[in-house]
Amino acid sequence: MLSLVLCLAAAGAAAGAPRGWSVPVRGTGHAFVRAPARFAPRRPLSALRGGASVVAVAANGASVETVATLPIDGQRPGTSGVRKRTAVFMEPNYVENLVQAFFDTLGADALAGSTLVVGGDGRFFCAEAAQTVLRMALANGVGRCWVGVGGLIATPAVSALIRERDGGSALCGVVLTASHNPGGADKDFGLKFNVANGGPAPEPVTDAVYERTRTLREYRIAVGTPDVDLSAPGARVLSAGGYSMAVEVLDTTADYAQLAQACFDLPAIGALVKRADFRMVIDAMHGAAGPYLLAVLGALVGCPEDSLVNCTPLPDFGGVHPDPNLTYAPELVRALGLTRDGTPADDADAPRERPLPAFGAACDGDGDRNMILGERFFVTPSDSLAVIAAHAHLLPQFERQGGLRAVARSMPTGGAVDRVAAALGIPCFETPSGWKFFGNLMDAHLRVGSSVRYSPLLCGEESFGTGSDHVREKDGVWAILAWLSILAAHNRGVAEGSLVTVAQIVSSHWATYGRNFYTRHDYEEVSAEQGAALVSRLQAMASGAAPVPTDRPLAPGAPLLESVDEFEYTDPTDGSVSRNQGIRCLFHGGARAVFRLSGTGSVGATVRLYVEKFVPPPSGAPPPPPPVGTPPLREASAELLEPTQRALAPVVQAALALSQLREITGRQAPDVVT
Ligand code: VG1
Ligand code: CO
Repeated sequence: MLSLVLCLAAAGAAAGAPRGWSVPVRGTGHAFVRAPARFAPRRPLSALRGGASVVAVAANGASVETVATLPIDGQRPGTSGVRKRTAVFMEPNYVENLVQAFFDTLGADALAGSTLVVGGDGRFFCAEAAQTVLRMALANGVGRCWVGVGGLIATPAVSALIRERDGGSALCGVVLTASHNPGGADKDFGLKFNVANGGPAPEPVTDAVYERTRTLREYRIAVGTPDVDLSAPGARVLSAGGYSMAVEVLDTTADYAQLAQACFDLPAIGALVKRADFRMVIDAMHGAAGPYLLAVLGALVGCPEDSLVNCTPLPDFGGVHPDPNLTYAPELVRALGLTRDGTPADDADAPRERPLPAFGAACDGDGDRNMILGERFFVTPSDSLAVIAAHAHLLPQFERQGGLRAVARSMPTGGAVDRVAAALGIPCFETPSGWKFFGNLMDAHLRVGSSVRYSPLLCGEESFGTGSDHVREKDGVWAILAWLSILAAHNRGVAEGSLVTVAQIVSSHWATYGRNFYTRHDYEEVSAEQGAALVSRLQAMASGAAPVPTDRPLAPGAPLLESVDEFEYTDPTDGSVSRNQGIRCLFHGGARAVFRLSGTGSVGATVRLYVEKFVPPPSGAPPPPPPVGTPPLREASAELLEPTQRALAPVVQAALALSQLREITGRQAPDVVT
């Protein structure tokens, strides 16, 4: 029987320390899950804003029932939640089993009278799934649910709500999303679970949820209640069989806008967007970020209406794949004068009625990813993270706290940020893929007996995820605001017509720190067997069972291979170990290729190949400037400006030869290149 329960930890025992929750997990010690944030200004609980009346939706004859069920195979959370085809989620008991497994993992005592956040990205089946979660919450003793209007809450806003609202009183969240996967009846659905610190459930919790799905025999649910009206903000009561639960339907953009105001100098961004030589296009891809972009950049900053596009969430994201990258955001990429490999389009210099936008950005389905573009310039997420780190002292959020204390990136993310961290003299952590690993670092100082503090911490992933400890999720809108702040700082006092561009800022960064050329190649939906064959071939080399060909170049122009290993992470805060986190092929001179199987796909396997090489700044270049004022702009050499795919081609070919990816999968080219 599962021994996992939530209990109040002794974290609050030290005078003045915030109280914390910890999860004692069999044999692994305590994993800290609550970190009350006091960063943003407090706000009064205003669930009843506008004096909405309380509507009881209990119906005669409604009851709470324990329903018999059988375990369903394959409900293992991946990199971020459980994702399957929507039709699978719509099968009888699929949502119910998974949600009951999460509730059982938290424990009845913790749930009794607790507050739960329920929100999603508005994709097909969200509305039905939200009603199921509410009925189960009632039947499992939850006292109060915060739900977004229409069931809609972006993932970072779920995190903010858990941490900030009513003094951070929510216990956890259920997020109805498959994130950047496409939506619709024939596409994907998903569930993510967030814990009391606002972040994704850490591995001990997701492992426990999975174990529970394998033994579960019943779930609890209210039967015979009408659907809760989620169409407008207001307070409802859901009751059945002697149980009663408050359902507060919230417009969560107000809470988020307040957080954004605390993090950024919005008037400075306002001055940038008013410049005659500045135009931008931000594409919400019909996902959950739209309402937040409208609330912050539209209403508070005053950006022109035509700069915020596709901001209405749609159940099928308007038929697009809501993943903000060069392949799946083609209109935006073209609008910025780029091709799908990130190089300038041939006609980008042609005369046009309106100049190209100076800035472009997009977010994913659930609003936690971001892509940053300049005019004819693609910013890799790895570079984006490094540039934000080098400008962090200009962002009020960090400046107010004395600057960054640490940075972190996932292992496959390019090492550009490592060089900024070295220049700043702060630690740089390398974690497995998935945001859940960053939260432990952010909350390190809240652990019992801890003497370390890594917050304020900036972190990111190559997969278009960037964020900080303002919440415990990656945050697309936050990353866009960070970039607009950087542009605003560089352009303060600069004459109209001489706009400092995204391209100038990034190439100056390369001239200062050197450039980590970086690309990721995805081979999507190969068969599970092919994925497994590829991994076991490489694992044999990593473990020493098969020879590693280090004596000859594996492709023309490629450096010699030095070693092959498998990434394993020991969490520095709780000592937990995560194994099999990707295979690294390390080359002489520092280039590397990493292979991983995706943990977010819904069908077959997706192979990700990440390739990187470093080119240093010219010898004799001045050292990086101290974190004071706006960094001076420097010119990059031709070698630093080489197109990415050309610079990395020999290492890519070497990685393909080593892995035999083409032979094993029969695929000649990747589906997505970023
Ligand atoms: C991908 C990314 C990973 C990211 C995860 C969730 O996982 O590579 O960096 O954290 O998606 O992103 P995988 O296992 O498919 O490589 V999202 O926007 O779902 O929340
Ligand atoms: Co996402």
